[in-house]
Amino acid sequence: MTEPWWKSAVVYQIYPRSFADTDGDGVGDLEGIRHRLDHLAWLGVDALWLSPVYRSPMADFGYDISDFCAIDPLFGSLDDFDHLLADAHALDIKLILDWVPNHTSDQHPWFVDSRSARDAPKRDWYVWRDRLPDGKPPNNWVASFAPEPTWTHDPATDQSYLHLFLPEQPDLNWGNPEVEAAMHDVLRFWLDRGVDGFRADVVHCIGKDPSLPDDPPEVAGLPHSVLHDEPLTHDLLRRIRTLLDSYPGERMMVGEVYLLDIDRMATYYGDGDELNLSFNFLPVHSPWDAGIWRDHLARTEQALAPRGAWPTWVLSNHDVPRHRTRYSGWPNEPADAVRTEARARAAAVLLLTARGTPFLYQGEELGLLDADVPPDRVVDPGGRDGCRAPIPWSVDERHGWGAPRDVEPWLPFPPEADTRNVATERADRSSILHLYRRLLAVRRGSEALRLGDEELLDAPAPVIAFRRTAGDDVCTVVINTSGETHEVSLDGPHRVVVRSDAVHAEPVAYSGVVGPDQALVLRPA
Ligand code: TEU
Repeated sequence: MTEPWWKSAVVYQIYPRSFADTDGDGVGDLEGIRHRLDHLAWLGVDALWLSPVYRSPMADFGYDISDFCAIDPLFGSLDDFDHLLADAHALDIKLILDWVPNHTSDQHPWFVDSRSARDAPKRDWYVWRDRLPDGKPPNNWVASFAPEPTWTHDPATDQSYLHLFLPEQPDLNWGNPEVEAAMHDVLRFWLDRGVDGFRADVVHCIGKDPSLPDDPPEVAGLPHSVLHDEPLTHDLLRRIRTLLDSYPGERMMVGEVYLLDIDRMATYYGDGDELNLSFNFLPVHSPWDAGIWRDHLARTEQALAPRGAWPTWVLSNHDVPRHRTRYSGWPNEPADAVRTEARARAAAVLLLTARGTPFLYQGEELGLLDADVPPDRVVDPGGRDGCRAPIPWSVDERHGWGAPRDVEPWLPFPPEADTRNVATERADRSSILHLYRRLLAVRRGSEALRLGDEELLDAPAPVIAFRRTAGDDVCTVVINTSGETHEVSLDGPHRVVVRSDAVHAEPVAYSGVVGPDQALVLRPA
């Protein structure tokens, strides 16, 4: 049986504002992505996920959408989108879009109608409630980004509307069948254009018990979006899955299920009839520590395997500091540039060899750190600008941005952009970029790494060791998260096919030791 493409794919997340700019306004665009497809094909990724490119007032940089079926002029046009999709497919690269089902922009015509009158046709498309008799919000939920209530009172109709995120992002009422139908139409619009699937933003939040019960007091300070876990969502997901499966070509959905509990997260795969994939965010909030990671590997298998659910792995995205930044001087040491580089390389080995679908975030393959964003350039209400810095493409001062209009990019470049840029790293075979490319090539050539079983091996405490097996194809991965050398003995002689800290040469014999902060991919000799 052949497995669906999204099980063996490596997905590359593009944050379009910061990827590549062709019109010189300092903000990336669809044509910029299209012009760089050759680079992504050279790197060897299988699929792209685009963060939102729809029409948006940009209060949350595109996650506040005023038209789900239009491209924001900042990014280009629908024609540009079709052109990008066609060119990606011609290179055998899949394209998935961000679908934001939980909320719209407050400028969306649906919400403009909804807020206009209590008896407006779309009043019930959003979640409106009376304030409590004492004037307090309808419940105790806390919004993301600022520790404020998830409710904004609208004097025009003397009711409050629900927003788990910004007041500019009112929550849709999926309890209304018209909303469900309209959001299915959005999926169809893009599926008909040929997209291969969706990353569904905070999809665990869409089903809501109409009584909107208070969060328990012991967690009441946390954003409600990381607590919401409502049985109604599963019915909605099954119907979404039916829609996706009605299209040919294995269209898929990966859900952003932001629950920091793997067993609860796992329920969003259903019995193979809900999400195809779900992000697992626990590792994103963990230090680079072998014991903790062995636990993540084991717990992920325990939670997902009984359901036949396929894991995902992610280290960085547009919402959190980059892992290279997180791993510098964390947990308890001062920042050390040499160890940070070594850890970022070892982490790449883990991300691309653990059992599951890996998601890379643009720029991690360049080893980028977060940008230092001075206070007068902070733009994100959630404080996430650092990881959203523009990708440096070339050595020159503008690093490939700004031409022909010479507008400065919307955010400052990351540190060391003179050397950490695509041109310099492509020319240097010892760069982290070449390590990612090598790992992607080895993975592509190995059924064991793409789809095989995973077995944790005994190893010294600071070492993660596991074996991936598919029939005769066997790969062993050994990752040292400490600054000391460790012996790791394996059954029989092995050869090194990837070494995190060296240029790839002809395979050499495995000596039985793994160096400080080093990671190795091995095959039986
Ligand atoms: O993020 C949802 C989310 O819950 C977190 O990533 C968020 O940073 C956290 O709740 C802060 O408390 C998704 C998108 O990835 C993010 O960019 C959007 O801002 C958000 O949804 C709203 O659409």
